[in-house]
Amino acid sequence: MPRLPFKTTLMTCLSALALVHCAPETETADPPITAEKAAQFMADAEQTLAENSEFSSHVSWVNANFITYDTNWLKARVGAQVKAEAVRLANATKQFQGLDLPPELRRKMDMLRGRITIPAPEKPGAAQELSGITTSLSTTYSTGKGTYQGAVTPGVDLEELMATVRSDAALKEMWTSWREISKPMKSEYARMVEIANEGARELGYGDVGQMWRSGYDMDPDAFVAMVERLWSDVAPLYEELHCYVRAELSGHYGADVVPQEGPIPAHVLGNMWAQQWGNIYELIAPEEAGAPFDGTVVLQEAGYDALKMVQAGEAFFSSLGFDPLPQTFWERSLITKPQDREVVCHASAWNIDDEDDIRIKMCTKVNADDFQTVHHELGHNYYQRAYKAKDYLYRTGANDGFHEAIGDMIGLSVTPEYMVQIGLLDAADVPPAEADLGLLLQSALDKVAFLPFGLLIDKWRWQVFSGAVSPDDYNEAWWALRTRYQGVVPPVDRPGDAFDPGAKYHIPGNTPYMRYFLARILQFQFHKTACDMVGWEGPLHRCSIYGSAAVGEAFNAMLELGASKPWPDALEAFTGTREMDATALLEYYAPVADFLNKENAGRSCGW
Ligand code: X8Z
Ligand code: ZN
Repeated sequence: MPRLPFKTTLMTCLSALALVHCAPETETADPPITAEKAAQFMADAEQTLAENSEFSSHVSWVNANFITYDTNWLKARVGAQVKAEAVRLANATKQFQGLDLPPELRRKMDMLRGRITIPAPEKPGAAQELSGITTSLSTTYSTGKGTYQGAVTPGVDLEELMATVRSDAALKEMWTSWREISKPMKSEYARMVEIANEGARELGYGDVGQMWRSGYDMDPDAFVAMVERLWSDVAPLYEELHCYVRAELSGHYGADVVPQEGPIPAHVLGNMWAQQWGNIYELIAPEEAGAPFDGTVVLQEAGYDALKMVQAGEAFFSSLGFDPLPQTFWERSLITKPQDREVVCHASAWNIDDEDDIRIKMCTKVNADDFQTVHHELGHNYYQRAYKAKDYLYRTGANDGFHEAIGDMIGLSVTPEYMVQIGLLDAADVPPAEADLGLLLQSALDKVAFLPFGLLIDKWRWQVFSGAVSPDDYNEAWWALRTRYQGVVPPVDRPGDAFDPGAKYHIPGNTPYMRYFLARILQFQFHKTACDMVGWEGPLHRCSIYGSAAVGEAFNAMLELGASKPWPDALEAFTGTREMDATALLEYYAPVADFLNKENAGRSCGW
């Protein structure tokens, strides 16, 4: 008797529930599950995901560029469809568990199962509810406003003001008013956690946090251990920086605003989230460091606008031998904030069709922070283009930390000497060697101060997803981590209904954050390797790889791998090592560490 086709056999059992119990109609009804079938399943799945991704990217792009009731509706609807399909395919990988598959196919199965950031369970309606919530959370964030001197002010403007305003009262007002936007998010967020955890468990993970930690080609517990090792290597440097900054800020603001001991209030660090502190350099600059080098002034005096900033970023990549950005990049990107509509201002880089339709979306301001961000975003785009020929599941970073580190690594080469090379700065204005300490300290305020912030965001989410922290304790747990790792506290008592995590883009946006911690470590490994390649012998922070085709070629060899190999292979291809480690970062900042140790002698550090 001929074998019945699989589908016909299944059709005889009417409900999914009955399916489990009903006997096959014929002895041969269950077709054998073979490695060939698994390979075909994977090829089909990749094709489906690629098509869905292109479709939903266009819809998401329109939504992020024109936030309205209707584009939210479309985004939620398409998001639900695409999520439901991704979940169906992810769950379908279970039929191949236990089958002896070629290692590459097994790895792809794991990727297919584990790559949904916020998974839904398969039960009807779950993907719709989840997609409705995530769309609503994002919109609440992106259309949120705070106040400055009583005037209603969009988030992107508050961000800029937090960098330059020095009045304790005005900073407190902006800081506090911005955190009003997230109060209404809390119940939706809690519901999202509930549904997504159900989805993760259906897929075989303990919870969403464990699912996220499983995306690193290693055991999730080993990943946690690696992160802890990296943090313990850099924490002493952070503590010294904290100690010095606290003392200087206390001198500036007075001990009633910034006490000489204990944590620092979070509103005086030059950033809405106290995540990077470079903007307060002038308040803490040591006298012997000379006049501060102000990248914002350099850009503004050279007459740069947002477009010119992006063109300069492109020119850097071109100097390494990368092809110019396609014409469509310039036609389709959003580079400045439109005045007539709501958009998602938080910077992002997109590849709409997984081929050449790359774009950025940024409400760019002409300042040094955004010049770095331009390079950061372009790094995403060049990476996306480098791996476009790979299979769908491999069209992503070796791990997500790599993706965040590419543009940052280029940004480390935006030195004063480089600025002279591109005509942005006069040679006479290059800070002399005596100014090295100042330059480096300024850089440490951004890069080193970020480390505990980069670490704690997902420590909080891991606790939330695991249930260790329940909705009633969301805010307390958030501040416990902010205090423990960063040594910062809220400048005012937080009300019982506050949901301060929601006032940071990546929480309502559901972007995993450990990637940025990893990127802060990796970018220095990349930079050191590249500087060795060009034969650089001076201090690492003065090294620029601008114009090195040799570095470009070696770098591209890593980029074009995408995720086709486990990340240690990709790391080894460029740096020769298989470990992420903080040695290069510590070497880069060694002179700052010496300075801080001397300055802090006699101070009681810590909090
Ligand atoms: O979100 C970003 C990028 C987009 S991937 C602008 N970053 C983190 C943040 O802003 O919090 C870059 C540095 C950290
Ligand atoms: Zn990024």
